[in-house]
Amino acid sequence: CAPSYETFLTQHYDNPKSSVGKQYCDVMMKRRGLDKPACKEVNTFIHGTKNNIIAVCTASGGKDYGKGLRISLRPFTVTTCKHKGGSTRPPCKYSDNKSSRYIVIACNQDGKPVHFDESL
Ligand code: DGP
Ligand code: DGP
Repeated sequence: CAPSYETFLTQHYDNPKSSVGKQYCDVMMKRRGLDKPACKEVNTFIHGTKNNIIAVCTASGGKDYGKGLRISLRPFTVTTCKHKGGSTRPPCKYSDNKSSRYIVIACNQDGKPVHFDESL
């Protein structure tokens, strides 16, 4: 795929965290289309401003992490959704884990995030 900033936002940006009830991941993975054609195994939503996430692509908010990746200088509040197993076809069931973590992303030549790699 040719990863785009818009796709990154769809998959990984949710600020402020949406109030969708107890099953945040189940609702959000469906709402963002990550349940098709199969349940995406792992996906992280970042509860930070677009400006602060974009800044990770610059020296003010991030630094080089090798392999074309950048790591944030400050932690973000994130929710990581993990597919619970069983069927990989919708309806998808996820576990939720909300935490404060440094995000590792890839940026395009315009300085916009296009890929979420991991968080630590
Ligand atoms: P852990 O939470 O430490 O069990 O790691 C889960 C793995 O999934 C880790 O390698 C990072 C990766 N991961 C987490 N969120 C995303 C995501 O949104 N996209 C991708 N491609 N990988 C992710
Ligand atoms: P992800 O953030 O991993 O859930 O996927 C978003 C997009 O990034 C998707 O189009 C696939 C693409 N992608 C997967 N791995 C990489 C990578 O290592 N670098 C870049 N630039 N894009 C990747």
